[in-house]
Amino acid sequence: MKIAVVGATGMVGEVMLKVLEERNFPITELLVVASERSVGKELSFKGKTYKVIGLQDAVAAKPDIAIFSAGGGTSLEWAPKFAEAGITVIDNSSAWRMDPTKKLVVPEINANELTKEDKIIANPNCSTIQLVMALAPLHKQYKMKRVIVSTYQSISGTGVKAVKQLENELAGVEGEMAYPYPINQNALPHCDAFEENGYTKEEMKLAREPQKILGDKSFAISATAVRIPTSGGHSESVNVQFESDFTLADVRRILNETPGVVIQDNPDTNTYPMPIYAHDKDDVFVGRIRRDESQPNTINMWIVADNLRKGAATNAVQIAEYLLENKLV
Ligand code: A2P
Ligand code: 11C
Repeated sequence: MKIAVVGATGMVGEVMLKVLEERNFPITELLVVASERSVGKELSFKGKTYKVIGLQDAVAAKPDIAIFSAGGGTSLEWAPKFAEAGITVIDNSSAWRMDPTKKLVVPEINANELTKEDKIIANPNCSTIQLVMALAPLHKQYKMKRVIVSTYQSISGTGVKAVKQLENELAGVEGEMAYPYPINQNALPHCDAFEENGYTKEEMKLAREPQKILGDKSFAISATAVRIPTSGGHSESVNVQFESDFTLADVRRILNETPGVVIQDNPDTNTYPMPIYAHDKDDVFVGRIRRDESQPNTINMWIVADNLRKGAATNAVQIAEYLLENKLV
């Protein structure tokens, strides 16, 4: 496979190259692509050095697959140009996710929807991916009625600027701010921009994307997204009301049997998922599984995953692997 990584110099792009290397994705030729500012810059992959090229040169080079993580604007403008040239785009931005003509894919859940005709495939938002990884098998068994999710999101989700802001705050130096307030020792109930309904874009992604991925609009989701000064992954407190009742033993068994999900849950040993564990791992970790004693058929749990891995790069590379294995490119 001839692969292009668009946004290769960014935070997700860097992890994308790492994941492609680790999973030994069969690459015959690699194109590392970024903005004109970075053209000529050198990046390394599997011990070799690659020079960054621009988008126009990348289209002309006709890779089989282009994995985009260069922001929504770049995707909106360039993904169609790649697709027209016959290149399959896996897009990590929010640009195409809710477009009814595009598939929104978490491979473990709905990769079977993909066909050769899908030239722009959307990768869901990071906080959505880890949520649906745990919800999908439970929804299948017990049918969800309503989900309430509150997130505790890593600064790495915002990008380099936010990581720099925290570093500056810790070092006590002034610098460019990624957030309207300090992030050190703080919690900002504000991830991405506010919309007219008073929710943030991140909260609306969490409310809408799961229904599309699960192909079911019958359940409701309400979200509050909060930024905290961690860098290893996103955490989520999730309350789910089901149509049918469950036993906690069955819930654990179902999650245990779900590929990509790992249970870390033992109050006796203080075992529960945390960003410092999830960091640099591809799995989604679930713990604090307990019955909500305030209403029937309802569960509480805590879900943590590395937002740059399963929440972004790993999921995109898994889509590419699926396309390859099923001869869809
Ligand atoms: P560059 O490094 O040249 O700016 P992050 O989200 O970590 O800030 O990374 C964003 C990624 O998207 C970077 O690789 C960045 O490249 C790339 N990018 C941003 N704007 C463009 C653009 N207009 N065209 C191509 N790549 C872009
Ligand atoms: C965050 N979820 O952590 C974001 C980052 O829609 O792909 C990715 C934004 C997106 O703030």
